[in-house]
Amino acid sequence: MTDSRHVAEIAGGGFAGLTAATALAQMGWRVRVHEQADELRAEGAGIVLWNNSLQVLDKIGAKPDLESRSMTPPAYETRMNNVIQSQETLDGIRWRTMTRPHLHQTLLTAARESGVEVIAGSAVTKATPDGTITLASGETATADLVIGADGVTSAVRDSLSIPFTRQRSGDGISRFLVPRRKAELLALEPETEWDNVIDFWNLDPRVLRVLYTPANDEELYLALMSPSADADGSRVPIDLALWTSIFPQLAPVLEDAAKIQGRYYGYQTTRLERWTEGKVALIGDSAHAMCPALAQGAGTSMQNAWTLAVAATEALAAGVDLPAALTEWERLERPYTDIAQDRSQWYADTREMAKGNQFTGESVVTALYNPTDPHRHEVHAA
Ligand code: 3HM
Repeated sequence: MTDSRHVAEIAGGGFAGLTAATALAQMGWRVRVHEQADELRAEGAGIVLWNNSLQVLDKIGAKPDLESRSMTPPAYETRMNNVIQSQETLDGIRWRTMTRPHLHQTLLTAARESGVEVIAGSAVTKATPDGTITLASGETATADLVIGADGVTSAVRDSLSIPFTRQRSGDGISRFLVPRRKAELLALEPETEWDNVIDFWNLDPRVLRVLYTPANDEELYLALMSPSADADGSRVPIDLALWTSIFPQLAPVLEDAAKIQGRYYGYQTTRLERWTEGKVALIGDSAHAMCPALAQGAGTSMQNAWTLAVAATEALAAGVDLPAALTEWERLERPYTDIAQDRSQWYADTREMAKGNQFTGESVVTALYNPTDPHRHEVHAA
């Protein structure tokens, strides 16, 4: 028996690669995902997802799994020197917090249940526009569609020599998953709603910020921001005395964070001249790594994974040339990612988020986007 399915080879088993793989498999493709790491797991701590990616998770059937261990906090609170600037309830904006391992496990389960072959310890070292990939083992394979979802250091992107720029900013964060310790926090600050996301800013006399994000009933995601020029502020494991001196009400959870090695990441934005080359498309951090201010790195990755799967499937069904269809996909979809990248870089450069009341205008365009609505571009085209 011959297998008449279209073939997709995907580099990268992260959020972008697994979402694209699952969507394509469910649309009838034969899909392989190559993950260079020996183990399939997520790096990092917590994450916030918005409507744009939650719509995609609905479509691939991952919602029940995802919701089993995630939450929507009652409000997104912003404080300056511990004075509340805003408590945004985000009415009408769908959002959920969770841990990165949970999101990754959810996507991995969806991929496998959809028939995707996920291969750990397999690095794609090269792709060519005709749809050929080369693996670290020396093996080659050809596909109807190749996807480079292999992260900010993408070998697929670099093997195609796609030009890009990288804009760095002076700030960065380290991230930790720790126990909630709600009772202890309440004892220190009884008036606080500790289920909220709370963005604790301090700009003066020193720039230090703790983004406090409950991820579920048991786990808390802490993101600690400081300028990279501040050696003590950006040190990992964290300088517990420094952080608790500025944020004494967070002492119980900072103590847990201090026990973790952690890693400090400098903020940066990577912009590519183009996301596609022939039968190869790039999604996720390989194509559009961004600053985390809007929490849209993974969200845009999953959104682009879905729309790419739909565009490629429709093109092949209609007998349309795939490279042309991929170019058109980028033209239609890229503006929603560009706006998130630009806005996140602007927040990183200006620290305007410290003022609160941030969920309006351009800052929510991508969050509100529904990449699964087939009519989403008609308004703009008309
Ligand atoms: C969720 C989230 N939001 C904002 C930042 C930031 O501005 O560093 C990081 C995050 O993980």
